Amino acid sequence: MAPGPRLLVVSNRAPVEVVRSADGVRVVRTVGGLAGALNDVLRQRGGLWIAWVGLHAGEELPPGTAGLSYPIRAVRLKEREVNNYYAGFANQVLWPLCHMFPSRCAFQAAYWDAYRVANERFAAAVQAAAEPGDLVWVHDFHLCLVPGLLRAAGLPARVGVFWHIPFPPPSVFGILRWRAELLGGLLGADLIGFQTEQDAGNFVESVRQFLELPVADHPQRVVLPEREVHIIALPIGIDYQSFRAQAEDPAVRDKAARLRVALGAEKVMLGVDRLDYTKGILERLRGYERFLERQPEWRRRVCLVQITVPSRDRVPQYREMKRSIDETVGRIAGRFSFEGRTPLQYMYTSLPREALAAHYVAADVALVTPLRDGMNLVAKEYVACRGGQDGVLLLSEFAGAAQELREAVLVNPYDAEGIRRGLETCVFMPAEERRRRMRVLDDRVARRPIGWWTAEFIERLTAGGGTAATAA
Ligand code: GDG
Repeated sequence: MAPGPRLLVVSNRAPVEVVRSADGVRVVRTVGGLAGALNDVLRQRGGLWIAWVGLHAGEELPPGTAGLSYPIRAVRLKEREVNNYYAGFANQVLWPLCHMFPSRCAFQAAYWDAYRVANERFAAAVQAAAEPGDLVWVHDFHLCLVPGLLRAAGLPARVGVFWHIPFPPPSVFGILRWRAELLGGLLGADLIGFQTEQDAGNFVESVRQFLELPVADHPQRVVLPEREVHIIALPIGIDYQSFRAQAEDPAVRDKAARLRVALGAEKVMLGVDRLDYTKGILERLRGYERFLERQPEWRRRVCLVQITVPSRDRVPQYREMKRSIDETVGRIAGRFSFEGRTPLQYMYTSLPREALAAHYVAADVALVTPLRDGMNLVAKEYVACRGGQDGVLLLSEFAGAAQELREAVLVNPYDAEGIRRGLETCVFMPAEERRRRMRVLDDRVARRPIGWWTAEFIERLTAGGGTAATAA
């Protein structure tokens, strides 16, 4: 069977990064399931990836670079443009707004101007590379205007967008002065995918209210005079097989066993997050502190390992948050460490994938408590690594993953008392119930891996959008 049309993937960051050090310029592969899954698709169909690759990249990275099977076309942006478009409009306007933190938004006209210019640069790169009949797959909130620009230019290709983060209700999205431009830009696509039904519904409702366009159901779509834009909910998955295989690898199991001995805890709890206020790290630590207050006998029997990965350190709010977390970690360790043992281990670093998998394997309980999250892959990765045994997932009801992973212990991440109660439920849950819940979770995560997600999106884009309704 023919593999189908070529694919052009467009995203802000590439699956590689060009870094400059004393030894010269190097290209390093960035980790991520999406890059892996698309590697296979791009190898079969041909195509390329268009992205910003850092300030020191050449125009094209040929196939073979850092082991990739396809070329990367680098979009050139000056440092000041990156600051205003990426650190500015994307990370300080759209990110907080979509995660329902309007008061954290820095609405600056210069950010918007840079966002427009950067989107034009991305669209021009797509136009230069595209051939008639190609599929163009645009990723995420950094590039809202690209589909509209491509449509205006009459690009003879089908265009799809996947929105990885939450889409807020119109009462929040409507705060944005540039709401009509952003919505109009997205509607340049033939297909727009969201993580959950709720996100898709919020988008459609914003289009109805702010653009006064008709919308229709079954399949969900926006009806334009000359065409329709299909809207789907398609929850992203993980590379299940590779996490599962890693969790069963004797070297990883060994590492996990050693880790447990070093921690000296009967129950090991784990948190893994990028440093971000949306991830609810502070609120989680406060909930854990309450648990230790209320359960003195557990202070010597439990240990929470919190891994926080440095992120967005150009943004002042992130630097401040790091200080607050450091302070809270210090307070909890100061209050509850006893006779050389601490119930909280904090790491501010990024671990190699194998070490991360060992932490998942070692953890009896995973604490995934974002205040708002598009999906949250950590929840699914933990399930994949513990699926063979048991384990309990404490999960925020405001993570997209909560729509699928109903057998987790669901909590309101803003409520420290609720987290405390949730932690008690996890710690006291009988083994049989742990196993039963984990079996269901594991089955669900295994059935929708990242390969399923990419195939499904591409199939719907090729077929014309939304013949199938949503991913049930
Ligand atoms: C956006 C949306 C949506 C973390 N620490 C280490 C490490 N990680 C990896 C995890 C996981 C990834 O980073 C984080 O994924 P998330 O889903 O939690 O979050 P975002 O980066 O915010 O991603 C999100 C996602 O897009 C996909 O659509 O789920 O909602 O916000 O894969 O494993 N990896 C390694 N070492 C670490 O220390 N190697």
